[in-house]
Amino acid sequence: MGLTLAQKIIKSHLISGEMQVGSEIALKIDQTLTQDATGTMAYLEFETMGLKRVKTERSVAYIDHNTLQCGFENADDHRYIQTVAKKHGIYFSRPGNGICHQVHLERFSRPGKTLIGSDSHTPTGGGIGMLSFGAGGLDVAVAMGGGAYHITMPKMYKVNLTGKLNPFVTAKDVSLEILRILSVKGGVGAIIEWGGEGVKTLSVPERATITNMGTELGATTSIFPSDEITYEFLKAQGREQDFVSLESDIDAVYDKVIDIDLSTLEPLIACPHSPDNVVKVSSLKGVKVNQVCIGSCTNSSLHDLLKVSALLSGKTVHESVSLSVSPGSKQVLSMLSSSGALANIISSGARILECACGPCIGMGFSPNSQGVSLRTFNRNFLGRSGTKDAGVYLVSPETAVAAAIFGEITDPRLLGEMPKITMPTSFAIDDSAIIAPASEQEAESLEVLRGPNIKPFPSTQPLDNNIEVTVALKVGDNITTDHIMPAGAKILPYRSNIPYLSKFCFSVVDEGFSERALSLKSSVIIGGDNYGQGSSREHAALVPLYLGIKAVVVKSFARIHVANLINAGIVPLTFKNVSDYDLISEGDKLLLENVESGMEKGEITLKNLTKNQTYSLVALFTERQREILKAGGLLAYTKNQK
Ligand code: MIC
Ligand code: SF4
Repeated sequence: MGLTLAQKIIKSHLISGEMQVGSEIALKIDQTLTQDATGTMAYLEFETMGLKRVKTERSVAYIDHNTLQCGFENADDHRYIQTVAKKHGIYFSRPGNGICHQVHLERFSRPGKTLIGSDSHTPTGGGIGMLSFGAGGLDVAVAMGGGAYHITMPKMYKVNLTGKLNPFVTAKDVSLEILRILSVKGGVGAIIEWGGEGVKTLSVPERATITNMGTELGATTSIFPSDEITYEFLKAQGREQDFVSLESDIDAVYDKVIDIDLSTLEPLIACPHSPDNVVKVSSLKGVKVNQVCIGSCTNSSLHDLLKVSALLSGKTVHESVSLSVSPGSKQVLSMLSSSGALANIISSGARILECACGPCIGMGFSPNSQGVSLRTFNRNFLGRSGTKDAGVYLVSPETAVAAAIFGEITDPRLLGEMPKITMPTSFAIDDSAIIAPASEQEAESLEVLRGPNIKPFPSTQPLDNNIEVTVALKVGDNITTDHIMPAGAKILPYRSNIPYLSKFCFSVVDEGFSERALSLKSSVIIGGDNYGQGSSREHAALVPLYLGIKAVVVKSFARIHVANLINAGIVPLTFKNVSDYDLISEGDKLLLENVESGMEKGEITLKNLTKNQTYSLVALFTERQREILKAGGLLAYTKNQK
């Protein structure tokens, strides 16, 4: 039996485990990336491991999220990351150099290699045939130290593309179409491979838009073959030596095959507040728009912004719309500028933001009250924009431009003829904003500079065998990490200050949660399906740990979040009978009985002391996960192992 493309890369990086769906495998990691909002914590964790140098082929620290400096906090964190990187063998991408995924794709990604990043959109690298995973900061720290990355061997899905996209229909519409088909849970436990003849019609940046948004499907990762189009991209980046050709075997077996004929797609739009809430743009014709944002790691490539420039040429942004454009990288911005394309964007009235995540993570540019914002981003979760009652829609750059010009949601095909975009055969290469690490010898005398905003990691304790807890919160399906630990300009600067951050835990759902959990001292969260979808932020586990959450009991979990809970020493459990979810109420006193032997058996008994009921919980863990939980989290486990 032949192998899929992902199985081939897994096989060549397998350290231990069987490549059988559902069993745990350990992978060798070639490259890591961090961004600043998760990086500070990841490097603090790396430092506690006491290693001098990273052991990966390439590790890069990006500054792209926390770039609004309204106080000392972010600037201090940038300085900490810059100094820790220089000392320990990590490349440092300076603020202004661009969004981690865009810059990594341009300058460091390599087909056939493995990458983990402390950001859920790390699968962007799949656009170039790299097996890339989003992970919690602690997992990235372990990988930097040469440790394996553990995942559950995923199922293999194939999306078979035929045909060719029509003008004004884009890679973003392909992402939205697959979200419409599969939903935000549809990729859980699977790697999505994109194949078929239609793949040849998509450039690397377009492929990267698609693998980027595979994260929104809950997929473990997504990947494209590495072919002549990949070669052209690498060559244009002056990196043709990094090319290897990669494809699945003809007789590879997939657990699911989905066919999409690109020529039948229409411009699509995801409505508030979920990326899978997808309809045709034409069906929302006439909805008034207040704000349009173009950028993010999904749609900020040179290809995207050249299209935006051509469509805006000679046009003026509608008087009721505020348009922002954030180029994905310094390379994109300087090429837009040198080609003259930036001038069209500026003269249309757009507001040019720096090359960073910006509005995508609520770092400025929040919409007005009850505003309608069309964004070329990948997430439109409630409150993420910074304005809770705003309606955020996800669209392609073409649909974004149409709304910016007409002031209302408009099918972009009404813009007339699509201008022909010619991509340069070579990109402007200037890595001066990427600072190389010091040599081992120089590093000895380098000091790591820490600001006063860095507070200690929450304390952990070995797991108790019987745990009495109170239900501090009961939530429904599809709770995102943006619900658990919101981001945005006011909160993000405190990512290395867990006590302060904790005040905002679940604040979009229940403002009293944080105080209540803290006073309960030992509590549990009850949730529905796909709990913890969205970002990789380990803060969505570390903050609950600080607040005394001992376990999270839900119908099902999202992949990265469940790993982060285990790493933090919080026990993640699922209902054996999902209907038991309905029987539990907030405030109930519960007892998790004989946790240790339960974890051995794969089943734990949960007694509801308030209602005098008993439920069965699934507690399926590998031996490694059990040991981590027993020790009180991955840091304690790693220390015990020394
Ligand atoms: C996001 O898009 O939600 C983020 C902000 O990039 C996160 C990381 C974080 O919370 O710092 C992600 O996707 O992992
Ligand atoms: Fe940044 Fe947005 Fe991409 Fe997250 S999704 S990495 S916040 S641009």
